[in-house]
Amino acid sequence: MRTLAKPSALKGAINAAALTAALLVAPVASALDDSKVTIDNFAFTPNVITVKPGAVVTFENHDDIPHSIVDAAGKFHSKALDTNDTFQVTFDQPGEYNYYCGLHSHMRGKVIVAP
Ligand SMILES: [Cu+2]
Repeated sequence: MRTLAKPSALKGAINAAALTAALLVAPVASALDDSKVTIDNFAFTPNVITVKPGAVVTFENHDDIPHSIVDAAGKFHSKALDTNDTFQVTFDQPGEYNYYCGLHSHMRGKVIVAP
């Protein structure tokens, strides 16, 4: 392909690729950001996420009241997170981790760690 492309055609292809990349940066970045859980309106979003072993999951509270993250098996828990506070957990071991909000126990979510 490289030997067949005229310089002008090649330049056009590169520009098209650059334009495509620029247009895709924002949506792709958010779609691949599967290690972030936000708290909005008393709910964890996404409610269930799947990550690779070793992934760092960031929880971020977007509500204007405090929430916390408590592992149902007692392996981790955050302090009460104020608005825009974050809490990070590194998940090294494969498995399923059910968690809830320590202040509102009906708020529940799950992290699935799978290779
Ligand atoms: Cu809460």
